[in-house]
Amino acid sequence: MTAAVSAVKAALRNQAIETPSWAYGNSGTRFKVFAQPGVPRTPREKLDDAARVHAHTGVAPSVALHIPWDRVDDYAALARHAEERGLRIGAINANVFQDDEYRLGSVCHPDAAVRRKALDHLLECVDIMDATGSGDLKLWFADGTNYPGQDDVRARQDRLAEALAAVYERLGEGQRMLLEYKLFEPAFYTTDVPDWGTAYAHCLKLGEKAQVVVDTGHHAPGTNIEFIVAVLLREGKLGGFDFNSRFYADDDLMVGAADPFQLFRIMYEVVRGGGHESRTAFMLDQCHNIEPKIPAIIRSVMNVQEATAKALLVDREALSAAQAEGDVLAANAVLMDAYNTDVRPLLAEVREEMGLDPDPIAAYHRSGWAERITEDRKDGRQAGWGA
Ligand code: AOS
Ligand code: ZN
Ligand code: ZN
Repeated sequence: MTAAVSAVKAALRNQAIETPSWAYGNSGTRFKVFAQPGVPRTPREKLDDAARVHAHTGVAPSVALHIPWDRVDDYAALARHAEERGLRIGAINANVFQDDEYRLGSVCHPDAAVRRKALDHLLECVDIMDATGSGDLKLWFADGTNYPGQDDVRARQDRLAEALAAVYERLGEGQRMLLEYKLFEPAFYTTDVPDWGTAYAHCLKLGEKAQVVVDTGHHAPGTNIEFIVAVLLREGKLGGFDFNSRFYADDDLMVGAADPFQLFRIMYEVVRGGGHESRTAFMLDQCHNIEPKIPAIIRSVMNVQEATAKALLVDREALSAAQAEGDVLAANAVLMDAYNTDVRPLLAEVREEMGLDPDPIAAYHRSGWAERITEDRKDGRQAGWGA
C-alpha cells in the first residue's frame, strides 16, 4: 500500500458523520405523513437506531437532537444512554418555529415578549448542551416576511443581532454557535437569514465561536455551493454542513442521491481547505418519508464517504501543475479522474480493517434489527414531526 493510499484510508477511518434524531422518526410533506413500522417512540429509541447506523458504518458516532422534539426530563441520563451505545450527543437544534406565537417570527418578531420567549428557548438549548456535553448549538430561524412592507427589514436584522449576541455571551468554553441560512420557506418575501453573506456578517461580528452552517438544500438553483464552502473555510467560518439532496427546493432527500458530482465538488473544497481535519461538523439533515429510515441513513453515510474518498484521491500535485501551466483540460481531467474512480472496493477494505462488514446495508438487513423494532415498538405513539 502506498503512503498516499494509507493516508486516504486513515482520513476515511477518522471521518465522523452526524445523524439527525428526526430522521429516525416519521416525517412527510404537508400532504401526508406515512407512518412506518418500528419507528422510535422516544429520544432513547432514536439513539438506539442511531447506534445501529454507527455499528454498521463505524463513522456515525454522534446524533443531533432537536428541542423540544427530543425533550426529556434528564438530559445527562440521555447522554449516558448514548454513551452506553458508543455514541455522543451532537448539535442541539433549537426550534423557534412551531409555536403559535411565532406567526410573525421568533427572535425577529416585532413584539419584545415573543422575542424574549424565543431567546429563553435558545438559552435553554445551551443548558442542554452543558448537560449532554454537546459542543454545538444549531440555529435555524423560520423568520421572515411574506409581503413587502409587512415589517421593517433592517429592524429585524437589529433584533436578530441582539438575540444572537445574548446567546453568544452564554456560550461556554469549547461551545460553538452554528448559524444556518435558507433562501426561503416558510417566509416567501424576505427571510431574515437568507444566505451565507448574512450569516457570515452576523458570525463575524459575534466572534470566533460563531460559524456558518451550509445546508446543501437551502440555495437557489444553480448556486455554486462549493465556492461558498471554499470561501467560508478560507475565512475560518465554516462551522458545518447539513447534508441532503434537492431537486427543487428544501427536499431533504438522501445526500448524494440527486447530484453526487456536486457532493464530490463540495468535499474536494473541504479537503483542499483542511475542513476534514478541522472542527467542521458533517451532519445529515434529512427526512425519509417513503423509504425505510435506517437503511436510508446508512446509505447517506456511505454516499458522504464515497464523495470524500474521491475528493481525497484527487492528485493535488498534478492538479497544481496543470493549473500553473494554464492547462484547462488537464486540470479538469485530474478532477474527473478522481470523480470517476470506483471507490467502493477501497471503502470495503477500510471497513474490513475497522472490523466491520464491507457491506453495511446487507449487514443491517441480516442483523434482525428491523424485525425486532417492528415487534417491540407496536404500542405507544411513534416519534414524528413535532413530537
Ligand atoms: C430547515 O429548513 C432547516 O434545514 C433546519 O436545519 C431544521 O431545523 C431541520 O430541517 C429540522 O427541521
Ligand atoms: Zn438544515
Ligand atoms: Zn432545511
